[in-house]
Amino acid sequence: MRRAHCALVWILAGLALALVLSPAVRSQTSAPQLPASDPAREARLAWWREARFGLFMHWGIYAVPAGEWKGLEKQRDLGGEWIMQRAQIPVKEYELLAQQFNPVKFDAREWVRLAKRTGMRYIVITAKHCDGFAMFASKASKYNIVDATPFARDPMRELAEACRREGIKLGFYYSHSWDWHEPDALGLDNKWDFPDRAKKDINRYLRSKSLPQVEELVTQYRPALMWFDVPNDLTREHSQAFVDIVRKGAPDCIINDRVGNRLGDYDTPERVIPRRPRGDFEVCMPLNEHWGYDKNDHRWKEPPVVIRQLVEIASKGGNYLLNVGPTAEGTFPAQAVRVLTEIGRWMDANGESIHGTSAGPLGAVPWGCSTAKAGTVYLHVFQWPRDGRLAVPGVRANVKRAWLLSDPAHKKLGATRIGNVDWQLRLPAKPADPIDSVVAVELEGPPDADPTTALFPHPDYRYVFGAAAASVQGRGARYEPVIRQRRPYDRIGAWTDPQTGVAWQFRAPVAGSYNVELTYSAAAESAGNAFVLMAGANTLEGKVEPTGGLEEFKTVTLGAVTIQPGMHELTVKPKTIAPGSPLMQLHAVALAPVAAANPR
Ligand code: FHN
Repeated sequence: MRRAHCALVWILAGLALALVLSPAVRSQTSAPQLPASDPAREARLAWWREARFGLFMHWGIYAVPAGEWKGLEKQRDLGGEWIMQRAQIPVKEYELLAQQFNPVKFDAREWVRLAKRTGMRYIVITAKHCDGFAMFASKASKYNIVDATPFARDPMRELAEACRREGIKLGFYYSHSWDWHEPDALGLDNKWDFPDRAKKDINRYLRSKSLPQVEELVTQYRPALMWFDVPNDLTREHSQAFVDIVRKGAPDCIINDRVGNRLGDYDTPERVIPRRPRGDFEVCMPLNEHWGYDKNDHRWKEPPVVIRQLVEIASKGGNYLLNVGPTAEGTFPAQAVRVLTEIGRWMDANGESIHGTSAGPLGAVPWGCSTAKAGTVYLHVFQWPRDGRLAVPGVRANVKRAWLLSDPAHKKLGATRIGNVDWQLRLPAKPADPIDSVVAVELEGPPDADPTTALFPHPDYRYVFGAAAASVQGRGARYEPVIRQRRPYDRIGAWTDPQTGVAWQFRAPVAGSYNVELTYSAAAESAGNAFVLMAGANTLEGKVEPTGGLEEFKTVTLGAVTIQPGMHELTVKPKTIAPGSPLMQLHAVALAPVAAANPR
């Protein structure tokens, strides 16, 4: 991590800002933000918490090459908006793209209406990405869409007007530290035009471009949200200077955590959904694999994936900022329009279970997840129970009534207790929606829920105990998360110590019989290793057979177990491990119902 060791004080025209360069530290974008006790922050975030769903757009002159550059894309991914850096395009050459950028099909109202039809309540668009090109009218730099392109219009102003008309909030993305067009910018800087980093003066860059442009954005367009990015090499004083400018120009404007140095209003986990609720957070995710338009990226997430991501994020109290990269013509790729339109259909019928909700009261349930709003819990049922009986765990409050959200008649569903903290609802034979059927449950008072008594396993469901939820008991194994493309399965790995096991705690509300399924991978060196699995009062043993490689996972059935009602532990422990080999890579253990028969 780079540290700048110089002290410098200067005065910015109209603003007395003392920027003293102290050792720069990488901002903790994953650390929790301001304490929730700040009333001004609570007021700022009210609309954002209600929104839950927004459209992210990465749009710039990088849409002209659209991921291709002199054949380099055949050697490596040039990354849409990253193309200048990954292809090391000289500033003078990259600037020529501005002369080709003429998005004549751009229609701000069409974009905003599409976002609204999709159930999105705000948009965040790149006002300036790391390539340094401003997509708005800027006096601070002529390198902008109005002065440097044949388009010569200000799309940010047009979007601001369209958002005002359609009642959608407008936010700007702004990379306030990285800028590959400028000789003084630091962070991941332009080393191919400006190789001598010692000559770079970050304060000169901030003073001449970054700070004035942020001031232009907040005063010219009054955004509801400033979405800063990559704050590397900014000191706390630098970050504070940006906060001060935004608070001065637009006092109600929300600022995300990437302003740097823990000064933001909320967290922005990227491409991953946090394992559990963590205050105010917003997951940003591209609809395909790239943020900026890449003509060869056809890996679009389908509606079921996006809807379930949206629901899972909302069930943890977070927002989903879903990204589309518009083309150089000013249009959305057709596939993106298709997927957004489909999502909008689901939101038309079920948006009430997303907008204005908070994290659901239920713990990890096998059939889906829950959101909540003022006396109503929304059960998002991804996996419909075979016999129409939906087990609802860990809710002590009484159920007043329950109905399918998509049923305009709100026909009452049967609700009975199956334990002192569990309910069972009687659902129609067929799910209301193949992706996520929402059951609304009105309770008598607060849920009085205990998420730790989450329901699993249950005779109606195959319950998966995943590696991420395991507790590793010992020092000779570790949890290894997914790494995009390279490692598609998370797992318990580096499992070399015969004394180290893994365990899951679980509660069974009713008795049931299950087949135990193990999903693992093993290289040849692990052949013959042995382990013992215990679930409740049952013990099963297993031998490791090679699966063809560390990333080749397969599922095997170890045998059947009967689980009695109550709290239990499921453990997997080594019995024999060949010296130097890992026991296996364990992705998950599942309890799959042997029969639907259920003693209730
Ligand atoms: O490098 C950028 C990237 O281009 C994109 O803007 C994402 C969006 O969150 N932010 C940075 C990577 O974290």
